[in-house]
Amino acid sequence: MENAQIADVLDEIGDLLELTDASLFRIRAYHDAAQTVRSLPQRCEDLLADDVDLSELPHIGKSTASKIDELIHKGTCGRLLELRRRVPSGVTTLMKVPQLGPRRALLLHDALGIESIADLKKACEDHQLARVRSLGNKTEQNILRSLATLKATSGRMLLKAAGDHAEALGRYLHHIDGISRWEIAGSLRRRRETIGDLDVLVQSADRAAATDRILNYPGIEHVLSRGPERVSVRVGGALQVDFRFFDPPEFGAALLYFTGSKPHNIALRKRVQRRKWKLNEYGLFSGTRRLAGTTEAEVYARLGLAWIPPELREDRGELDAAAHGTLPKLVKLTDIRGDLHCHTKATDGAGTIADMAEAARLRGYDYLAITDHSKAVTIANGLNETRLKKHVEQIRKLDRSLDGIRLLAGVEVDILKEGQLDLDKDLLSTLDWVVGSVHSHFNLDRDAMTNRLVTAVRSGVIHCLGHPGGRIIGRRDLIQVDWDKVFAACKEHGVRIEINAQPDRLDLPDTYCQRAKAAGVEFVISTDAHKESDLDYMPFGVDVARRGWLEPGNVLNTCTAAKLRKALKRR
Ligand code: DGT
Ligand code: CA
Ligand code: CA
Ligand code: ZN
Repeated sequence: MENAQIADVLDEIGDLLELTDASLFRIRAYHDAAQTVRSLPQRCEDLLADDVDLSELPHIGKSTASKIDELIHKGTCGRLLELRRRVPSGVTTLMKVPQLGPRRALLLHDALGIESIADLKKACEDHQLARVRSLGNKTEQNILRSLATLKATSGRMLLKAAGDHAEALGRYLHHIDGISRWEIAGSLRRRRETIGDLDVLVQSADRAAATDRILNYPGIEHVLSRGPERVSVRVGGALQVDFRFFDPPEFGAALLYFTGSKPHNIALRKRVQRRKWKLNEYGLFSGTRRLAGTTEAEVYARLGLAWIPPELREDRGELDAAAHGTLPKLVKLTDIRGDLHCHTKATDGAGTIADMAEAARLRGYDYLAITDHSKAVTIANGLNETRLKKHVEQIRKLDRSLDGIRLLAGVEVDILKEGQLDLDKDLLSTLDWVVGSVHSHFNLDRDAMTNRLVTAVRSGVIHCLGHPGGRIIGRRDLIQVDWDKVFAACKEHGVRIEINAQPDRLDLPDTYCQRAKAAGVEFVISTDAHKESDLDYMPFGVDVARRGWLEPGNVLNTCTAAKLRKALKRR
């Protein structure tokens, strides 16, 4: 069982407890435990196998630890089932809608007889919610919006989770002698933010024997189908994997075809048809003569196109660019020279300033900005002016004693409801690096939200907008904003846009990055690390940047420490 599933169960127990007369403290404890499990670098299952006592982990007590143990060994949890029995059916489904939560779900169930997501959608559309005390017009719109998000991500897995599965699978395939080559295709190769299923291409001289070995993979939960050319299975956490066999002369064409995206393939095929040729997963053909197929580059070249990085294959202009030799030289992980957003123990991080600095130095970075929360985020113990001043002194003192890495004294200041900043401007202007972020009032209407961001951008003291879209994938939709206005303001005032690399944020999303780039905005790719190992989220941010067509020159933290200092001074 994967950590994400365990965390979902703990969250559900917390939600269900909210409908009993449980104390706030106990409810909170389950959600905190879920958060811990969700962000653990190792799988709980592996920790248990290594005899690690889970109750040693932060926010996990003895009773939670025993529930996790039960989940892993029995696949279910008695406490969960018992709580579910005490709540009307339907409510458990409704409470998972982010705008509702348990109490409102129960209210809607009792007041309007809503039993399902379909009922809920209809009730919102018919303005039935306005009849219920404490629920208004706004709520209806918000619910409809979050239903759209649920649908868009339902049945899909976060890129990181799918990538972890693919990595484990890859380690296994690597050791099968009869498999001479295998490649991941599909959305995972394109590095989309969520993944529907995995597509694996396999080359083998003995397909039957290779299939037997594949089906012995211990991660398989269920074999969906087995044929001579294709095998489909389900691995942990409901992820389908399709294996398809191809021979060397076809392998490049197959990789091209199954990498997609479908819109890219369709646009590509139009160019093929103009030449009266045929392109499929076996090759590029003129009549029955194979013109190309061994490698992707060969197929593209035959069509007068440069090889296109998978991240760009979404039919967003990449084919024209490949024809004209104007594809972007995409930013790479190795271009990144520092991280400009992280937290420490001073607020909701797990490490000290020194811990984070050392972790960044070990990753080969030239600089790290320490950006703890400001006071409005009380739940994260945000810093007020007095604490921030002390914190900055500590960062600067440590910086003077460190070799091999430069620390920037910074903060992640809250952008309040009307765009005011949560800390004194004079103090902010003394810092090396100020990230401004929204952490509250996500549901303002479009005009109000646009004004809020633009006001913050114009403050003259923030260097960067942190996680600008405010979304959590599958849980909270992007805020409603006139992005063109925000991008124009960013450009005018030299404020960067962050690509937050937290796997469930990936914010600003790729398509918006492409637009912001066109508007002339500069970017920062940051991990928003809350512990040392979170610094390893950087690749996911780079994926978004690449899908947004960004080059190293578009990304501030590809420059040297000296250049960074100059860039920040010029303002
Ligand atoms: P996913 O799995 O929903 O995250 O997204 P993909 O892109 O991996 O889609 P999937 O698994 O359905 O198919 C893999 C690739 O195979 C897809 O990107 C393009 C190609 N493909 C699948 N079906 C078709 C089709 O009907 N026409 C064309 N041209 N290509 C297809
Ligand atoms: Ca797929
Ligand atoms: Ca597939
Ligand atoms: Zn934040």
